[in-house]
Amino acid sequence: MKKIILLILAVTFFNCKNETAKKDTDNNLKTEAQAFLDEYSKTYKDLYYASALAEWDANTKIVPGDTLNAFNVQKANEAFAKFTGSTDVIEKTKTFLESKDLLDIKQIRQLNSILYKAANNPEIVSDLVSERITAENAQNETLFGFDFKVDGASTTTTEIDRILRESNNEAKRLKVWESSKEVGTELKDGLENLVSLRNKTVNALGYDDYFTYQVSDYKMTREEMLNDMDKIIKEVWPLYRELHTWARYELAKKYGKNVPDYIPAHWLPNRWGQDWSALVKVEGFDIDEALKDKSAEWIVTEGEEFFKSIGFDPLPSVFYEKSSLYPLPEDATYKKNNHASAWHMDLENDLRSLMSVVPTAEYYETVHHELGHIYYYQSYSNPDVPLLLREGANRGYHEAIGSMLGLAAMQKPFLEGRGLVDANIKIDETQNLLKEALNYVAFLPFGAGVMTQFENALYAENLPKDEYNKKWWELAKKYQGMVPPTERGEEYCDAASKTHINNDAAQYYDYAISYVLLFQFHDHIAKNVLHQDPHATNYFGSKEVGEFLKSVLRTGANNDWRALLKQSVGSEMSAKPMLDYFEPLMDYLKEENKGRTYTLPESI
Ligand code: X8Z
Ligand code: ZN
Repeated sequence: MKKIILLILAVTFFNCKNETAKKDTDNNLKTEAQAFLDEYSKTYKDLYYASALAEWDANTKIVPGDTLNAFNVQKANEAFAKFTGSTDVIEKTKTFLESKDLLDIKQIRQLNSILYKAANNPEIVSDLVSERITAENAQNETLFGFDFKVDGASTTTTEIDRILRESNNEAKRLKVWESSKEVGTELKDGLENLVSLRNKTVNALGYDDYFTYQVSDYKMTREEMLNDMDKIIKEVWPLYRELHTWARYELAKKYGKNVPDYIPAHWLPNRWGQDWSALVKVEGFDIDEALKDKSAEWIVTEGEEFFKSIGFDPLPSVFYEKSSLYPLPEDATYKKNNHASAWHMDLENDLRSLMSVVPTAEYYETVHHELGHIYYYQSYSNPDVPLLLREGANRGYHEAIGSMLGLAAMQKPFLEGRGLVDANIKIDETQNLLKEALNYVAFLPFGAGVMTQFENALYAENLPKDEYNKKWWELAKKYQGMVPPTERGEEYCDAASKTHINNDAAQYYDYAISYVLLFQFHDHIAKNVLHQDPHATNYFGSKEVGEFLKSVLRTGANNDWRALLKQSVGSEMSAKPMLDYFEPLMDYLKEENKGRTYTLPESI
């Protein structure tokens, strides 16, 4: 017996010694990995900031014939690419990941993020990367430096959008719609070149194509993403089909025409037919009207007030000092990027937004959208989130937050509280729900269908350049039930008139995901935080809403996005809350559409 005990003691001692040695190696590896991550992050931050500063200048001041911006962007982005795509960095990262069982999850996430970033800029194809940087900047300059013309006179996209929203004059609408597409023609060759360069750069590290690469950020395959997008479209299709039928008849009445089978694109109040909400005016609840005598500045501060009211910090002074928030004066000698965006310049507190705010309902929503990004940046810029994980839980989350607050800030109790609508007026709730559906539901066949399928065809299916326009309009007909006003041959490239096709490539499904997520978050907040009807909430001033949001935002990408969703709203990604929200509309639309001919198939 004694002998056995001695033996056990000896074995235990031996094991302990082994354990201690093993723990030492584990700790050494962790320490080594941490040193590597710290070092990488330091350099990454500097190069990221330099790149953001150069890009900022290139997007806010586009001067014809200027070469300085292009030179600075090239230099800064090449330096950033050289570092992030360096073979040495890739090798070291892979070696650490081979022993990932010995590292902590935060380290693993950072290492994966390093590899993901590297795949966009591999040193082994550095010439291609440099070529791509040049091509990307040139494409942006063409897009945003473009001189839109109507009847030979220069105009702006702000003005084109206004006419498409407001005008009943079909001939005028056609003119501005056609003008808005002219830029695509100029961008077609550049797009073909970019598709090839983007694919080749990510091929070098083993991605099949650029679409697959971008989707992998969600830890999903291309097929999984396409399936998810199909599923979303299928789910909203019955409602979309009712909206489509309703819109065909309403628009034909408005323009005094026969009811068309498919909607001519210039009849819709948006250049791409992605937002139809301007088709409905709700009596006593006209936000465009309510904002008419407000200034653009007022809208921005009002957005900030909302975030502050739920417990977020004021915007840092740099936001107001450095942002480019308003349209340029008419006599400006330069142009700027006219698509709204939010920038996390230094991954710390240099937060800026690029917008062209005008006092309209659409921009009121966009201001909330962009501030959603800004406050997401601010929330995860804390010591618990390492620099490399200062991103959304996924890209769709990032898009969802501000869009959700935009939705909330347009609900009646909220606007009443802010003095923007009369509390005593009873509004037609169904018309208001219809208006909301024309925004959020009408968007999905465009976002999850047309844009996603088009970019999948571009990047993963080798769509030839002489079929770009044919494909684009085939998809628009199938998913949106929309057709071009006149034949649009291959001399055009109507897809390229959309910003994201050029400079946010293969990521548009982000917005479809964001719309699904935002209804999940909103449903949860309305029911479980505010205890209010999701159709009539008032988030303003609710610190509980702020706390809930912060719990989602503050970990950035240091989480598993699916787990975070489950934890915060209690379910997996699902369109059900969105469908529930719009459910009361189905009966109304079916009644309105009684006796009308449906031209979209019952299911897609
Ligand atoms: O591009 C955007 C944002 C970018 S931060 C303004 N959105 C999509 C679009 O305009 O096409 C928001 C909704 C859809
Ligand atoms: Zn956004």
